[in-house]
Amino acid sequence: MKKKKIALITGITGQDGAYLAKFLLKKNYKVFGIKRRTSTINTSRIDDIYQEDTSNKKNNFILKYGDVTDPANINSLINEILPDEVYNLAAQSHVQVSFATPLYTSMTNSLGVINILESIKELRSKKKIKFYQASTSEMFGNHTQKILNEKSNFKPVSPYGSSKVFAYWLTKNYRDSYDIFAVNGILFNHESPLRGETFISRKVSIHVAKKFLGEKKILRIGNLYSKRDWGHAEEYVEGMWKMMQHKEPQDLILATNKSYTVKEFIERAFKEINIKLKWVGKGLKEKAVNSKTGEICVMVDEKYYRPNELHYLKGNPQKAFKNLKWKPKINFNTLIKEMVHSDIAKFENDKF
Ligand code: NAP
Ligand code: F7E
Repeated sequence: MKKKKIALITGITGQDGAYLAKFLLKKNYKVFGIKRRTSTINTSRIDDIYQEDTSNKKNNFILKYGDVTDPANINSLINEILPDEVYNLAAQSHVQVSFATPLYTSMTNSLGVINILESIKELRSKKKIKFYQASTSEMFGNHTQKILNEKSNFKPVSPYGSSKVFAYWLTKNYRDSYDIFAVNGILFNHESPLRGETFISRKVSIHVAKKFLGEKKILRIGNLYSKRDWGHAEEYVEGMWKMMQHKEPQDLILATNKSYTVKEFIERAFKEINIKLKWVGKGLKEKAVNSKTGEICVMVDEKYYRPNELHYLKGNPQKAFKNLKWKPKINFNTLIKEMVHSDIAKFENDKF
């Protein structure tokens, strides 16, 4: 019988960690996930695949406590598990929060990567371990180039983006210096019903779902005019795996090649509950009202402005299509529909 491949995922409790774990289990992997100790339980995204009995040989999903900033912990876990593939998804991944916590963000997003790569390097005569780094379109910053590709240079505009540029180059350095199969997946924004509640897409889908169920709050929002290339996380984790199966380690972009404003996202989400928005005012005074009733639905709030903004993102996924046969199928409208309806189902028994 063919031996099961072993994957180790950092960031297992996050959006992508949950989708990737489920994807790899379906591919017959044994999956280990690294989870931080938290004061309240935060495993809701993976509760459906978690089994308590670790002595059961058929249990192919195992959680280990750890933190990528702790070299002793990471080294001992990688030595114990001896994975075939490590997917490093752990990060302080919120761009606005990275302005408030730049050092902590860098310790996790950059130095954490050194801890993993050093362990893989030390083990390389015993086992060749492949490494995936969760790189990001935030590394590009603001460009005059309208569609970004693998050759576009990096000019990050946030501590988050800068920390990920450091990690990108580390990944490439270890690949070139020590012959490690290490790849950067340069992923543009990807969302889903499992998206963290403070990212714009989920903040909007939760708000709209609760409004549909009777809540009477106004959606308070920051910059309405930034544009993002939004895909679906479930499709993007398949792209991560495909990168790791390719014969050559390559740094590739995953994106949809379509870009929409935050304002368009909000309009589309409200449309899902049959509310047509009408925008009035400008700048901090801009707001959206229900075009039928005049009720205020959305207001701009300075609190959500960032010290610096990445205004526009659109990525060209042509190379991933050519080399991996990876192509996103879920479009902007379908993504928003799924998110809003998933949140309606999630909150339908709550009282508003
Ligand atoms: P996410 O939902 O914020 O999940 C981040 C995960 O990292 C969580 O499991 C978190 O654990 C864990 N983590 C944070 N600090 C850690 C540390 N010091 N040690 C170990 N684990 C730690 O992020 P995501 O959307 O799934 O994204 C996955 C990765 O892709 C991240 O690296 C992100 O930067 C990158 N990325 C995301 C996108 C996107 O659009 N989603 C695009 C490009 C790149 P807790 O649950 O304990 O906080
Ligand atoms: O913001 C604007 C905000 O926080 C999108 C992370 O996964 O993708 C993500 O980073 C846009 C920005 O995502 C609010 O200013 C307006 O222009 O959903 P976001 P992000 O910053 O693009 C990249 C690829 C990653 O790698 C990151 O890890 O929306 N915006 N009003 C707002 N954003 C938030 N969060 N909240 C607001 O109220």
